Amino acid sequence: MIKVTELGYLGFNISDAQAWKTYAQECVGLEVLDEGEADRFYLRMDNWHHRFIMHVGGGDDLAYVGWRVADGEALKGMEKQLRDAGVEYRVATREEAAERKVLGLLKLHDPAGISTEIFYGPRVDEHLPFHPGRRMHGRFVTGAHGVGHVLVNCKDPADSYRFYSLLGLTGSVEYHLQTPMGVAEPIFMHCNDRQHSVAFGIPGEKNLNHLMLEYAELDDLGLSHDYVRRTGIPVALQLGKHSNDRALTFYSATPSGWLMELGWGGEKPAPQQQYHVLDVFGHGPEATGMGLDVKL
Ligand code: MBD
Ligand code: FE
Repeated sequence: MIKVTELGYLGFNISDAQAWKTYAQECVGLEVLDEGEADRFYLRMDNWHHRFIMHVGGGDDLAYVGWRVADGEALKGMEKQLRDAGVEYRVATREEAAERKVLGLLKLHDPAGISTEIFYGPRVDEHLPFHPGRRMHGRFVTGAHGVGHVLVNCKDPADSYRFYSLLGLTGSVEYHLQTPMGVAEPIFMHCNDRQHSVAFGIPGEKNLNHLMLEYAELDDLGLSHDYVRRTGIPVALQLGKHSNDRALTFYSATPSGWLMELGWGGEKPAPQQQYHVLDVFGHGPEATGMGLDVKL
């Protein structure tokens, strides 16, 4: 079976380019790469040409998710896997691959309608070392761990589970959580040593509930947290430690309204499935109505 190896890149539709550039650099520490294209700019978190493509023009939601496979042979294998399972996909043109700055990709949709791309061969700019947008003590945890994780919308958890399993991710329900609408049973799935690269099962309107990025150094999480508090960015869940990946994180608003989960200290997936009903500590609720009114 062919398996995706990492959450490789993400595309976003945004309305306020300037707010995003300031936020990405000053709060998060991402590098802004503007190549003079009127409709987009890029955000970097390591030596890849980009990890995020920011499409300016509204929408303020996740536009597409890029999952990496090892090479061109793996992409052919993935095609066969999708075909045998009856999942619709399309092989992207050379122009479309060039637009993403990868050697090749497939385009398809997850069961909730989220645009999904499976690619190989990203452009890695070793000649252009990552230059953080603000002072950083360390770097982002990427490499074999990929970008981070996304909590995406889903219509039917069983359908989404089947789809992401077909891509080679594994996981299970890892929490039974109290929400105003009753108990939620979110599913967390991994494809490498990052405890999860995708999660779903918390109801919402947008494609994206939150994006999680991980710092290698605790002090960088502290700098982001100070910035959020100093500038009054709404915090949905205060600092706390998750039971599944043991990461210390907090959730605050991005200029697009969806949440950014910034964190440190994530651990590997557990070797066997288990579930939790509460986090280790913290994650107290603060600003409500941001899509994450859960009792962690
Ligand atoms: C996570 O990263 C998360 O977002 C939730 C809701 C629970 C556990 C880990
Ligand atoms: Fe998360």
